[in-house]
Amino acid sequence: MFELKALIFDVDGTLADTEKDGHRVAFNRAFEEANLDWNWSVDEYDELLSVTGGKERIRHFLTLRLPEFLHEQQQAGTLDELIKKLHARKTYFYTQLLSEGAIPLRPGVKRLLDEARDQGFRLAIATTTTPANVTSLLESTLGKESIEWFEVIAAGDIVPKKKPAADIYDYTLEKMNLKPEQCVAFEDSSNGIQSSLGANLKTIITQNHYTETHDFTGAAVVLDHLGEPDAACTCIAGDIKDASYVSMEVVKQLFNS
Ligand code: XBP
Ligand code: MG
Repeated sequence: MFELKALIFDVDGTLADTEKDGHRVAFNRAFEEANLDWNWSVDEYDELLSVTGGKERIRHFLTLRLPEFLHEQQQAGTLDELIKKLHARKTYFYTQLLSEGAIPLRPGVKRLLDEARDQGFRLAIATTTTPANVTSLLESTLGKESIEWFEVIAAGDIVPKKKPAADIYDYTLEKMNLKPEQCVAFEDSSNGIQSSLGANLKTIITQNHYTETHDFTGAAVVLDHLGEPDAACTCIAGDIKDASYVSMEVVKQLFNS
């Protein structure tokens, strides 16, 4: 019988609702600055989110919407450089937005992190986003010192295959020297849960606007958010007994079930 030792968190959509008003806006600013008339609407971004990773998402957009432009850039040997430059500017605009306090944490996130730390649980992050984006989010919402709360921050291009591949979780577990049976993952999307389940991790889902239609088969529980003592969460699949929010007690119950 394994004991719960650590919580591993996804970032975008799980710690905070960063996609619609953060990443999407930053991509559009980078396109505008480069005099490209590309503008990703809320609905179009929904489709583009099927591909994780910002650079990969730009390439996916070009494949779907501008195949001729993509072909020309490929022929000229300039495609990779263009995507790299756009993405670097996108990261700049995104971290700027976060430093202005544009994106708060989702309900219950800070409370659960505090509770986990108080009880001596180990914490880590496993995300496909760029490392600078993670530190910016943590700094702007929890303060500079919160970066130290996470023993491992596994992010971006650190592994060759991004989610839905299990690589980022496998990497995190290896760095922490833990087995999947000793951890719980927190995710918000179908790519995320495929990755965490691929690493054999019990997974708690908090869905959001972009992921409420996703398939979460295999999740320990699917919730609208983690909840707060004065703001109950709703269970979409599975249950948290008579609790109205996710405390460490609930996490342990789900871990043992
Ligand atoms: C979310 C992603 C990321 C962000 C953009 O991953 O797919 O690609 O949308 O970030 P997760 P970058 O939910 O695993 O955190 O542009 O830095 O890739
Ligand atoms: Mg996510």
